[in-house]
Amino acid sequence: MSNFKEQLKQARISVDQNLQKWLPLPDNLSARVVEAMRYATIGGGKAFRAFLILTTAKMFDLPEANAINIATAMEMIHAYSLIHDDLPSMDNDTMRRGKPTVHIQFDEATAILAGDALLTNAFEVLADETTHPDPMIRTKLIKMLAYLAGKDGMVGGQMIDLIGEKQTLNLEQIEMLQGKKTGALLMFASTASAVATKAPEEQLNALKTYAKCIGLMFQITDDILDVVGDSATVGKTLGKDKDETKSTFVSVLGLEAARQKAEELGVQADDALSIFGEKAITLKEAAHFILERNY
Ligand code: GRG
Repeated sequence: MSNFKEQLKQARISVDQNLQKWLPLPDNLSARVVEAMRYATIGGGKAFRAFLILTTAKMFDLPEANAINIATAMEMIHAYSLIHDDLPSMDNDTMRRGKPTVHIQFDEATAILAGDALLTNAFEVLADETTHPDPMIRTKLIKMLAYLAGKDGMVGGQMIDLIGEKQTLNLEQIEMLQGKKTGALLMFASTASAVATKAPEEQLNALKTYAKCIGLMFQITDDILDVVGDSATVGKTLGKDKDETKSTFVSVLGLEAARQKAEELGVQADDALSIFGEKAITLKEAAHFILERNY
């Protein structure tokens, strides 16, 4: 297994251990919502965003004890977005990560509450003293994640995505929408460790360029998988973009040009990391993984 694949697997294991700590099953009447939160987070998905945080933590000497909480908060917000995205009022999906979506496994009201609580409790994790000894750093991380997950980031992108189901979007609009919907959380994941260690501006900017590239690449490969992927491997229903006449990179560019665009972005992501030399090798492997991914 490559270094990248091992580290991705390790990120999943480490975050799961920390989620067990932050989401213990209570012995009371609210246990059902915690069950749904655990169902949506523990052992589910690639933990790619957590991996980015833990990898950049090593690059910037952020202690793993701090980074793991940032990674856990990140995966909680990611899981919330997937639960809500799958709801009948949004994408109306029944399968995610190879198992029934949260509203199917539990019920719609519980799914909404589980998403709400994951969003809220993520900020509890970030605000905790164990996340960073400096309260100013914790506040900075909280503000950054709130901004990137909210109206100017992921939620704003999701709104434009829903509008895009009713009207055709051009390439520029699709890039803007995906930069927010998919790119914003990847921006946080790529830069949080650098922010937490007060990295020099030049290094932070390099990571921001890398994040912008991988955000778009991630979405392009998602659009490609929707057309050519294997639903058992991807773990969800595919072919939905076409059915819903959604404007996507593939619908606007076609498969080949979309692939080529992803490859060009991969080169740009690589270039952005050149100032880190050998230290950025795992991040480069991560960009390559996005290009090749089949799940
Ligand atoms: C409902 C507020 C709200 C936002 C939803 C992220 C999102 C916005 C919707 C998800 C739709 C989607 C499939 C986007 C494509 C990119 C993406 C985020 C894929 C899922 O991320 P992965 O592949 O998932 O990292 P795993 O399961 O591996 O964690």
